[in-house]
Amino acid sequence: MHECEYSRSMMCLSFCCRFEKGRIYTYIGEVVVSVNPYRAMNIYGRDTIEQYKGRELYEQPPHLFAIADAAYKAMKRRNKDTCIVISGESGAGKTEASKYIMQYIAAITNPSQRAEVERVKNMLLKSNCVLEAFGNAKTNRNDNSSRFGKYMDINFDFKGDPIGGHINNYLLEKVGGSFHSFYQVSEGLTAAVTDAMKVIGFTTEEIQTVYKILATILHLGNLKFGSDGDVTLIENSKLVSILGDLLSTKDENVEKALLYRTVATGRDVIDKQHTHQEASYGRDALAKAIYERLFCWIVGRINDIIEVKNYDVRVHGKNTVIGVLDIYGFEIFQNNSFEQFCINYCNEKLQQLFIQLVLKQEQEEYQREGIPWKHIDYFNNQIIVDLVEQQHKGIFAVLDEACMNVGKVTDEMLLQALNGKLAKHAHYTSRKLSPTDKNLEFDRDFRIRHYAGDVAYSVVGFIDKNKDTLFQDFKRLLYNSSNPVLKAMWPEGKLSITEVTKRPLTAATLFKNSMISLVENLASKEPYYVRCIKPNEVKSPLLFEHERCKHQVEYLGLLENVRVRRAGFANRQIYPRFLQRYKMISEFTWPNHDLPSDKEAVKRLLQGCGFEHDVAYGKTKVFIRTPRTIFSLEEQRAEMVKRIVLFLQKVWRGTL
Ligand code: AD9
Ligand code: MG
Repeated sequence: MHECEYSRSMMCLSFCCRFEKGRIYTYIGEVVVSVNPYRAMNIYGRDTIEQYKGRELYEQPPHLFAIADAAYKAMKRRNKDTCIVISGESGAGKTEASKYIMQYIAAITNPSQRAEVERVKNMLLKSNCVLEAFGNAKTNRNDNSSRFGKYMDINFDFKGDPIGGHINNYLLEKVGGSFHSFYQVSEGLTAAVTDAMKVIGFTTEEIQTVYKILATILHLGNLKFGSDGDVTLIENSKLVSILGDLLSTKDENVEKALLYRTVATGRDVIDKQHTHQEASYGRDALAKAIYERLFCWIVGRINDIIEVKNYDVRVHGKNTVIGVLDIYGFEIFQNNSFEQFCINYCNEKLQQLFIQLVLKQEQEEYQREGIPWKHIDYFNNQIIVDLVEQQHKGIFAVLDEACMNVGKVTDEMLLQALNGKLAKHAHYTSRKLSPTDKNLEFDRDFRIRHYAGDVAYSVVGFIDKNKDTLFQDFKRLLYNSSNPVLKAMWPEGKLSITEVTKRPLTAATLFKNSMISLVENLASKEPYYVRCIKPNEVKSPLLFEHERCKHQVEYLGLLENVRVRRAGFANRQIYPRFLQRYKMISEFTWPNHDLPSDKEAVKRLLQGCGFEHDVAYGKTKVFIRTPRTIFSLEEQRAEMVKRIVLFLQKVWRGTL
């Protein structure tokens, strides 16, 4: 077996042993690996929170709370913006992890119970519930699958208490998304979500509009078109008046927008009848677009309400941030389309960031501290990131070019163009380029060799999805609604057909830009990582599938991660802090030392304990290679504390 394969196998075995004992968290340096337990664990309660609050990473068994605490401490003590990046495939436990992190932060802050801070905390937690209702859906991989990417900033004041937040949402995958909100509306509005919306500050009118929009989408799903000769008709025309009511507009406007589009031919403006196919396409595009717009509007409203207001840096000191990223994991479905392509590109970007930051940070620290550093080999996925996003040559660029074309460009023509541009790329292939490849079943597929594995994408629908166009007639219809909330969601409906000249940015370009700025934002913060592993496909608390896990270990880069950490050091602490904690275990340092510096004292202490071989001394910090050394120091310390307590008790009782 290849050496890496073997090491990954061993790593999985250790995750498996821990999983079976209910130890779902493991550290690799400061990265926490989490295996989805698929059962309720009694490890998130008040006592556990108290156990982790303010402690150092290695003092307690591995836990999500320890990472949350580390990010919080770095933010509070060092005034640093930090972020927690949670990754892993669908159903691996990212969203649950992000919620526990938020709950932990809410629990450890605001000791003085300031009312305003409590209000903000409540809103941040409630906003999760609303976003899940509208952005999560049951899929065959996860009953509560997030169909959008979420990055949430929590802002803190100089005391370290939350004072507000901001949410960025990324690409809502609408295809096949039977969002929870639809079940809630058809079951007659569950109190949960409506209450949460009220608490956050949505008005009654806004909440009503939200439900009207959901009802509109459900009715659009039932709308059928027929034909009378060349003329396209609506078969169930009763629905038109229901839609008119829901959208607060005249029935005839609804009918017209569904059956005609206004086109400008030179100076003339004419109404052109849709074919049956165009009408169906328009209806589906409308349903998707209003849902997406609704979702973005909800995020925008939440942001209006939770964002920091009236914060004066001169009065209150620096406002620091912890960002939490819970984004869709790498996806390989039976049939992969534009959405999976975007999602997997996003994962490539985050992987690239992980590689850079984990290495960069280590390197910089060793350099700063004067510790020699040996380069570790790892697969750099920049080549795949470039394959997708490079200007002029990348897949997005070729796709955009095809969409710009005035003539009719088909998905097949797009595939030809991709084949032409990328024939020689090591990570790209297609049936045309590799006709004997058995894993490429269809002519319409192209395949990318991703960091996480090979994925064949069907090019069908790429052009339409990238253009993401909604007939201007629909936009006008919604803008002209007499419902002000709905009207406000569609400002571009104001433009008449002759004014609509600027081509909107394509879905790919928008997504690419949002990913680039997300990565820039994360890179500017001190990152903490949670890598989630899904132990099986059947949501079982008992089953640990070795091969599945090995694959995840591979694409999450966990082995490389361990190697970097191994070549480096698991733990590092500034000298005075180290001494403060462990000085009691050495006669040279307890109760005080008379050595020229703390650094010298730490050296004496570690020599005395026989750990000299496992440490390096930097300018300001001691570096400890293996966690075992830390555990041993902790044990010795605990033993000493026990002895000191016994001694003091005897002194106190006068029995010494
Ligand atoms: V997706 O990319 O959004 O489809 P996630 O977010 O990675 O996916 P999620 O957090 O939704 O997965 O977890 C899936 C399910 O696993 C949850 O609904 C829980 O039933 C289960 N889960 C995950 N983490 C835990 C946990 N720490 N304790 C108990 C868990 N159950
Ligand atoms: Mg999720």
